[in-house]
Amino acid sequence: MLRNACSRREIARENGDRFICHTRAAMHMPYCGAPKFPVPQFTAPASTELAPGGVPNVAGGGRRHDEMSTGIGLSSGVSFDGASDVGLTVQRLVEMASNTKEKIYHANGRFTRPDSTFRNFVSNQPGAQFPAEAGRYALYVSPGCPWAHRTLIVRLLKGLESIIDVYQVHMTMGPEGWYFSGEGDSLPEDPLHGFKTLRELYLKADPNYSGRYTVPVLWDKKADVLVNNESSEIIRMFYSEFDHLLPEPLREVNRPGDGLYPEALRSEIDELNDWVYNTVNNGVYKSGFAKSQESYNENVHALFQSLDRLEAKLQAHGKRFLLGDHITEVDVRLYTTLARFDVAYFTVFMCNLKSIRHDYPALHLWLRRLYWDQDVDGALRAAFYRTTQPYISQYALGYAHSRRKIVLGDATPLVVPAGPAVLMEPLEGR
Ligand SMILES: N[C@@H](CCC(=O)N[C@@H](CS)C(=O)NCC(=O)O)C(=O)O
Repeated sequence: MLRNACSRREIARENGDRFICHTRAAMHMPYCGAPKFPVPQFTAPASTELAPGGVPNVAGGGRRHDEMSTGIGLSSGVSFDGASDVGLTVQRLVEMASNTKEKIYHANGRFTRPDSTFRNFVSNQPGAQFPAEAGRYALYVSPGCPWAHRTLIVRLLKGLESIIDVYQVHMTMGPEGWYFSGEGDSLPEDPLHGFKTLRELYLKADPNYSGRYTVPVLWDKKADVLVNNESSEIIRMFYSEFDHLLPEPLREVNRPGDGLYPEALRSEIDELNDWVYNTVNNGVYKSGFAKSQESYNENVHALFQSLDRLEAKLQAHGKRFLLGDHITEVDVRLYTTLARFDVAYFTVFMCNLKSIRHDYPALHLWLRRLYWDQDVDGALRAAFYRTTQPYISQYALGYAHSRRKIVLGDATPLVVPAGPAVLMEPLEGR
């Protein structure tokens, strides 16, 4: 029915599990094409991350403001305080803008990642402010971003394709950050508001917002508000809050191993998340966006020590997943970094003491098993392959862009590394 209403020309792009129709999307009607992969039928949080135990940081009404924010600046997109002062020169404006950018991204040459600001939770509990309803929420993502990639993987792993919409921005950031271009898989504009940039969406959510305009964003279409922009929390909402809308086999209680964040493994998962986030997931950024040799040295060595530790862990138990025979969230969270490692972090971010493919046999096997699983009816629902393969050739481009924007400056020519020739090694033959 929906499909008939949408002509092929309206369909922006066939992308694995979904078709997005711009006309329909503008009418808040999320899907208008036959899914290529089967979708389930309805039966009717150290750092910026989650606190151990998964307790959401919702003190003070669930919102925290970015402590790094300044309230001014070109890059933050908020109007200048005092810009109308007669004596304010252009030079001063430029200084203010670059100071703001410096504060937003670096402190003493070290890359910093401020806490995410919007921290509300979707819940299946009666009376919830953000109830778990089909078709109510949309994820704004760039598929090149590893944090957004986590949410895309879990959305497919859980079979939430027809329950949560995805709105994709351009693969690389522009002068004002993420934007809609209509190129590749990007929508031409925000389907809900007609915005061209993610900045506008954040300012709609909070006109005083002065932090970074990051992806992923989980947006409530019904209330027209930003629910959450912290990937580690969005994925946890996806694990079980929508389970009542899913067929039995996709519910966490029925998943082998008790789900992605099983009770029995929670302390182990929280402990692992902490050091993997700090030294690996964010460690690659702290190396690649370092503005001093000292900061780079500190972080790059810590990164490889952690990779050695993860390699030893996999070798010791010889199991398929990091914590044994079943997939958990630590696999999802490590995967998005390792899928980018040889193709982008090794080259663009100078994380080059070793490569995954040549120096870490157990991690390399673990990575290829996740990536190459293309069985949409299997336990992994081809979630890793479907969210990586279409974009892996563009990861280096994305990071070359962001390193230029954040570290080198926009005047620096953009040069994208050519290699490696093979983006992901085959599963067999190594
Ligand atoms: N803690 C956030 C981090 C998200 C994040 O930093 N995303 C990057 C892209 S990989 C971003 O949107 N950056 C925009 C900017 O820095 O201007 C999360 O995990 O969701």
